[in-house]
Amino acid sequence: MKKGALIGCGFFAQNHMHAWADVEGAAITALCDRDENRLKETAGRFGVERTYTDADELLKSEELDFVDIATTVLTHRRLVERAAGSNVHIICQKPFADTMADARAMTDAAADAGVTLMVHENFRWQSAIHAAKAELDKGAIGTPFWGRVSFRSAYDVYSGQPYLATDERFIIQDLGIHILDIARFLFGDARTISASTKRVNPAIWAEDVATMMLVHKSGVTSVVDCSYASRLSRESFPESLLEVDGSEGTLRLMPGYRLVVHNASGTRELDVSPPLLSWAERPWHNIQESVYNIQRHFIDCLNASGAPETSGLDNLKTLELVEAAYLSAAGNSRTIKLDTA
Ligand code: NAD
Ligand code: 89Y
Repeated sequence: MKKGALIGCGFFAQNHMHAWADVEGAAITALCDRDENRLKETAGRFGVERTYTDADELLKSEELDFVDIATTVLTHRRLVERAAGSNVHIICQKPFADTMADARAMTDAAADAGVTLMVHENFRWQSAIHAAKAELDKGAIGTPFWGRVSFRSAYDVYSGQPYLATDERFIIQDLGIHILDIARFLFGDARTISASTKRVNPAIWAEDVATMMLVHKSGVTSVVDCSYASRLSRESFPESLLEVDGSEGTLRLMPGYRLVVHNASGTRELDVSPPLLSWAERPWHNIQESVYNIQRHFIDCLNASGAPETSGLDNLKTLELVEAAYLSAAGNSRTIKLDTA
């Protein structure tokens, strides 16, 4: 049994706790939050007796295999460095870091300590995205040459996550990061990116619309577009939609989790709806299922001594896309060549 502690008992961490209860071979034995009320509420809800308001105290007092960090971005570097210094494996929520320098410092700290560091980059773990990837991998549409990964909504994310309305950066760093990661998952790493952003909602501080174009090393050109200002006749939050054109056909992941694959043999329409886990609530259930999937993957990796798919090192490439997208948007949508290209 791998023993873990959750640091940060806020809005999203409740999903982590529900998922941990379902992951075989892992148990959360201690909790930490500097807000005593949130700590107490979460401890009561999940029956965890050992609680701390200070992460240093937690790391000093508990015998742990891993920590699951679900605080917000500005606290990540200190917590990751402290956890690595205590020789425990680490999961860290996205966005992993606010700067590439912080991100590299964290991957270095984990490598020096010889601990596993995984970023909780869960969107690629949604079952609908995995089903689409399986079709591409088996060659259902031949060789992909063009793609679109799209997330457009007007869902009120601000009431559950008020910091999204006031942070200096919004949609690329918060949501686009996932959508860019899906583009990497499907089409591989990118050589260049260009972006344009806009703030439509006057009640928030930063951009709520972003349109990005990536040229991937695989030869695919993709469009990654995100909006929290799109009032659609059918609200599909939080579905990521896909369009992929290949040499032998096309693939579409449409609202309502309908996967349509068309090629010379005909058209297949598959229902790739995520399962509704016992603790999940619509419309969040596809994200909630992906939380379970990624946490299970982390424990599988610890048991097999393997690197997680979205390791800290892997996530540097997603973060690089985020940074380059902001740079491009601030520079009249100029094309940015990626360092790792
Ligand atoms: P939140 O503000 O509700 O919760 C964060 C909690 O961390 C708070 O209770 C706070 O008191 C605690 N905290 C902060 N610093 C701490 C420290 N140094 N020690 C102990 N506790 C500390 O935030 P949230 O909405 O739950 O978001 C948390 C993270 O989850 C964010 O990075 C967000 O982007 C991410 N998130 C991810 C997904 C996803 O699908 N992967 C979805 C939503 C949110
Ligand atoms: O914080 C975001 C995330 O990671 O997924 C959706 C979200 O909760 C709001 O954009």
